[in-house]
Amino acid sequence: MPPVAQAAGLRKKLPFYRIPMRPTLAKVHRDLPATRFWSYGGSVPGPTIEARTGQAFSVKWINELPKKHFLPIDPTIHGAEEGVPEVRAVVHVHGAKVLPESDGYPEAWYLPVARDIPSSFARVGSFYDQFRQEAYNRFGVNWNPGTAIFQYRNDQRATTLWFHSHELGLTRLNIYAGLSGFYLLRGGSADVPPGVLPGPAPRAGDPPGTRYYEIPLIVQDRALRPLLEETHKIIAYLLAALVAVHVMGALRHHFVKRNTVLRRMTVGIGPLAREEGLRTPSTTP
Ligand SMILES: [Cu+2]
Repeated sequence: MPPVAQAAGLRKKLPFYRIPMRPTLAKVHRDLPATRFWSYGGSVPGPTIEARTGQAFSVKWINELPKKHFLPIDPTIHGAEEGVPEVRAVVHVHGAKVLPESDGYPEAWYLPVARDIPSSFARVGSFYDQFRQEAYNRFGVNWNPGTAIFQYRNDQRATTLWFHSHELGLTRLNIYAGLSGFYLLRGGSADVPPGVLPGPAPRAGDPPGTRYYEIPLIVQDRALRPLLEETHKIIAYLLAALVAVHVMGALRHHFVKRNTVLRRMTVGIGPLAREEGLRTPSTTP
């Protein structure tokens, strides 16, 4: 269960989050060794951001990724040509209503802070400086090198959103590497009325064994490399599909068949290919 993002404090009277992007190891299945990922705050998926309609906050997205990518970069893709740095990062909240400086434009990427970046490398994308200035003019915030501070006003309907890596030419690779997470916007007239969902949704610091009534579930397929080297690619895909089926089956067994607790399952799908279909069992209340 991904943790819920916790505000680091208040800044200009608004909650303020700090979320670093950094490498991590995470287990995707009990019977598999830990897998290398790039993560938000060490968690894959990233920590769930819980927002409430009408309540603004800001997030400082910090690029702490290493110098080299651990996945192969395709230099034929626009924006990822030879000579462009590999660890560009910028974060976009998919579907969020924000002003341009906080939208995570694909060209507004920035490198991590490092002394040994070749002088021929750009350290930021072509839109970074403009948005950095706009953020300062609008909100009085300073983006330090290797960071961007985005403002989320949350003046929109309750809905399920997600945040993800958004660099020109690298988006798919960085999401594949692990850089995505839920952004759940709750409250207001578009949300279910109080009491319809019995709660709780997952919270950071929940004691082990907490019985949940809402589970955020991201479905993404992954081909795991050692398997690829030893066997045929198709087996890796089959395994990924089996893991997904296993997770869905376990959830169904624990919650639906027992007719007990699961009332809402929030599903985001980030597939490698677009062919997959997803059918959910209808749940009994
Ligand atoms: Cu998106």
